[in-house]
Amino acid sequence: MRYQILDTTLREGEQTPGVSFSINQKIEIAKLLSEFGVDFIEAGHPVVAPNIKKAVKAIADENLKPKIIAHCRAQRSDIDQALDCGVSWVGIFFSVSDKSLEQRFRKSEEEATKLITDTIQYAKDHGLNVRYTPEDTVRSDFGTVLRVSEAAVHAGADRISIADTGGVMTPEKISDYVKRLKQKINVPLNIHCHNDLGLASANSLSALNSGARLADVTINGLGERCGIADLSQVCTALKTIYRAENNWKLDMLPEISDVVERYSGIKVSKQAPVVGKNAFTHNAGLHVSAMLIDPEHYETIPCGLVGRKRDIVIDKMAGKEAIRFKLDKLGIQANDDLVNNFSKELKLRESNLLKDHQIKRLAKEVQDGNNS
Ligand code: HCA
Ligand code: CU
Repeated sequence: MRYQILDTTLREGEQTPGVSFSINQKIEIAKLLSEFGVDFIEAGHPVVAPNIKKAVKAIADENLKPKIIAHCRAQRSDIDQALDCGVSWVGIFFSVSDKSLEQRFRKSEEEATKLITDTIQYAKDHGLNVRYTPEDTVRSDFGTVLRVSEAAVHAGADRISIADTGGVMTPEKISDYVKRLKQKINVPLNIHCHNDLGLASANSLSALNSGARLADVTINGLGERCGIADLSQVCTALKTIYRAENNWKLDMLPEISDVVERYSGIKVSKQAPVVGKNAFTHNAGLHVSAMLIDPEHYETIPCGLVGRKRDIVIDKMAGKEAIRFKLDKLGIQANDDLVNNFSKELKLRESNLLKDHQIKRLAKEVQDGNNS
């Protein structure tokens, strides 16, 4: 199975509180995403600010392999701005939940449908491909979503995107949702999952494997509030668990994550799957001794596949095999006495990790003690 990925780091990701990318940074990120192998790049919402529009245009001008999509409200003026940028796709969003129709837009379903279909037709008449998202899809009345989506497709929408805008879904619920909508809608479905309960990546995988064609992701899971599904998690899981046929350059993930960590100023957790500092680092004695026999005991994602190296750390959790392995790596001849005494010393210490120079120093102290 080949899955499609839309990266929206430059649109949704820039909505992370405090994050703002320069135009050059956006171009660099878009080029990395293109090389990695995503299918779509959502480059921004041109109407929001002049520099966002400039960046969307600059990215479209790069003629990268992924399709470039601009975010638009259901307004002709937004489509005009997207046309100025030279993108091939627009993503039009308009919530048709009862709450939004009543409280935000003060429109009936018929009025909203008219606005949405008019904007879609306008975009289509100007040669654009169109994705329509009933924002907050999954908390909206299903019948309304269905009627408006059918009207959108009739007006020319090429894709319908299901948005879990509030991050309220579970893998089971989103699977049912996709299956139900897919029975009625005859264009490919996209999925956009927020991470308010930490389920965004799991929900996206579930949706993809229940019939959605494409998932929205961001680098490092950036986005409004707790962000959305994470590029590294989704693509690595698709490859290793679901045997995706895509040719993503997964070994670029650490680089891509690092670039966005620096440009966004949002630190990646040490515990983050795939790209976190600790993701391939082993600590407890029993883990390390099993790892030295066969890494598969505790390394379920082959580290090389995602451009990482296996590591072990030394603190009071360390077993003798780990100590021997580490001393060896540091070029210190480790006989049994040295390993045993090093281990004894280590267990008396607080659990701070030892840096390489501290390991060398302790080995020397232990050796000197042995010899005196
Ligand atoms: C937003 C909300 C959105 C839109 C998704 C889409 C969501 O920030 O405008 O247009 O496909 O989560 O519903 O990101
Ligand atoms: Cu969103």
